[in-house]
Amino acid sequence: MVKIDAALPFVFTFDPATTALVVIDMQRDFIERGGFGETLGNDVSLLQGIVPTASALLAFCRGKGIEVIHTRECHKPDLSDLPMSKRDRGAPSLRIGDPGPMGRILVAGEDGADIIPELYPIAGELVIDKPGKGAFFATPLGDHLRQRRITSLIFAGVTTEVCVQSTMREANDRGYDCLLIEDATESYFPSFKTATLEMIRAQGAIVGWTAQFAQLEAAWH
Ligand code: C5J
Repeated sequence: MVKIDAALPFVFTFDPATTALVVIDMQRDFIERGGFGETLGNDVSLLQGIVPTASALLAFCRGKGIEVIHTRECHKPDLSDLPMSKRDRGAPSLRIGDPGPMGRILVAGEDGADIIPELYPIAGELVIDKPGKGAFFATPLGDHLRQRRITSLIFAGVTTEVCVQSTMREANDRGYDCLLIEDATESYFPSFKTATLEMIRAQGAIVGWTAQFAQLEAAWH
């Protein structure tokens, strides 16, 4: 068992044999210039700041031999899994499905919907395409984790308060112990990240735990 004494709000214990790393939506559309995130008016350099730590976490977990799962928020090319309420919300310069600088925005198979090169999946790692913010909705993730007898999940990715938090909440409701790596997740809004970390650990880890990557690394020899 691995024990992270420095985790918040209290010690986080997990068995590597039944633990998976879930890397949420580290996609070019959210992180690179010209993608969907930027068309919504966001400063993508904030998200770019976590790439070195997220990539070190990924390499570390691969080295430990634990299951690694990546998610991508994207839609089928015919947009049959895109609710109009999601497509039409707000006034972005480009909508999901529109042609953008990296292909059609958030459409599976397009360059922008793919994972950034620094965190690219390797053979054997599951990649889940999800139409929603949470990774359990309309995907095979739940069945996959059950078949692998996974009980604990380590999370990284973007954005902290949207797809990461939604997925952690879904996982928590399904009985998984969830740890979010603080310096491997980011938001376009720093105050939202801070608030989300607090919400997760409030009331005795109501959603889960948080720790820094160095604290995970120090605890797991
Ligand atoms: C958003 C995400 N923020 N991956 N997606 O729309 O968090």
